[in-house]
Amino acid sequence: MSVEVLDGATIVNFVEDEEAFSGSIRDRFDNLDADHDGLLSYSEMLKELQTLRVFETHYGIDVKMDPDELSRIYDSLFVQFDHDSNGAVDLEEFKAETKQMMLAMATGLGFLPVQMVLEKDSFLKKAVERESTKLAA
Ligand SMILES: [Ca+2]
Ligand SMILES: [Ca+2]
Repeated sequence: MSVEVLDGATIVNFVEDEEAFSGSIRDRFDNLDADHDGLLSYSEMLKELQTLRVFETHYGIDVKMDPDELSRIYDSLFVQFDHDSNGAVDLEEFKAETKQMMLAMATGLGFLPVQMVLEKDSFLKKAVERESTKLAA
């Protein structure tokens, strides 16, 4: 994990870079798809849902949550990803929902840069990395 500074534009630029975004989505999807059937089951998705940390942190401070409450949140997140409600998340659903979540996050952040603690392989971290490579180039 590392502390990075990011703003809404960093996230939007990443999501709108079709090549970079699709590439990271596919990498992550393959990584999560433990049995390689091309679909993410609830247990495979759980790993991803846990890294979203959207509900656990508030400005980088971990908020303790009741495990029952947390599993209800994971359930509802899974349903949100599973657009056709067939009990599994395919690549398209994964991409569409991740994109929506990231855009919602970007809107929430706005244009004021904020410091965030990011997991090494998270999409947000990739967004920051993409931005800094671009600036360096
Ligand atoms: Ca699978
Ligand atoms: Ca589905």
